[in-house]
Amino acid sequence: MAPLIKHLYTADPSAHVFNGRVYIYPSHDRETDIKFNDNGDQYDMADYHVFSTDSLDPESEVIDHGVVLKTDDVPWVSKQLWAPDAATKNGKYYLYFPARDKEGIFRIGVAVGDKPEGPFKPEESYIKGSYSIDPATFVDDDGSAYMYFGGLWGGQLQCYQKGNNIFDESWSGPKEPSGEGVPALGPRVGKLTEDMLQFESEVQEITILAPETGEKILADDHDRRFFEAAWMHKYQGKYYFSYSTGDSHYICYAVGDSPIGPFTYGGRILEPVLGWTTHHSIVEFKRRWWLFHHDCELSGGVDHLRSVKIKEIFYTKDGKIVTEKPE
Ligand code: FUB
Repeated sequence: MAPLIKHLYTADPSAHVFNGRVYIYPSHDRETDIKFNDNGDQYDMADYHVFSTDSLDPESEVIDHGVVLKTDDVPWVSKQLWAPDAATKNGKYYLYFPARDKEGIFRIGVAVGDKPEGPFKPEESYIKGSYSIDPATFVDDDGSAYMYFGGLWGGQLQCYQKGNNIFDESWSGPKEPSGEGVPALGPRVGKLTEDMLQFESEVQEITILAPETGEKILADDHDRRFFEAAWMHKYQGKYYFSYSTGDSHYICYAVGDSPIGPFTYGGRILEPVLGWTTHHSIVEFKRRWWLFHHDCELSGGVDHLRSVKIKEIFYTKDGKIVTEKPE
């Protein structure tokens, strides 16, 4: 499949259907002189564009709505506008984005607009109690809104093992827990306030269980443990939490009966693509289900110059996600 967007490098696509159109909120990758490292410093993005389309057929036109937010617009940000997401509630649109604050710590901010394509006006400060990266917001059928987030290594999730808001510098860098029987660190979820601008209460760690043991997935299980790129969608009353496994390069999913889990590991949605990172979203459009993701084919394999692609996905009768249409 050809990239959906070819005139810019784009990654980490969060897709939503608003007012009958598909809106895509990706990272905007750019060239940089920064040396590659496992902390992800070369992912040095400085603004966001929003894209939209009314068709996901090949060759359909995707509109670039231009820059909707940039580093200089946000008082608390120093650098690295990483994977964003968006949500709508009460007639407003919210763009959620992670970035490093002036102390170099990743936080999550929100900017508000009247239209899905922006412009978005950022709040003065980041969301209180937010940390790490990759926000994904989900508004449930009853109007309750949740934000999922977290990312290991450069995403700093492992720095919070002593508790929310206790940043342990000694875990900074490409590190994570390991060892026999040690459970993997879970992504985080926080319920959002009615105005979508803050957490209603303290954020919680999400549990992802191994189906064969009923116990937490282990830290050394790099093929299945959560690394980054949280996403939530609902299908036939079940909650599907999907994520990237980072250094093993899979997109996986886990299923639960509640938006805050626990979730039981269900399988892989995407095998490794060209490039180190893999990051996705899942959305229903015109009664078909789509996986938005990225790879580095357009840049010839440069890890931090990625392009958004799509792939149709399907469900089996018992709710498993598959990439080929079941008979
Ligand atoms: O785009 C920067 C980072 O790379 C994202 O936040 C991660 O999910 C990974 O895709």
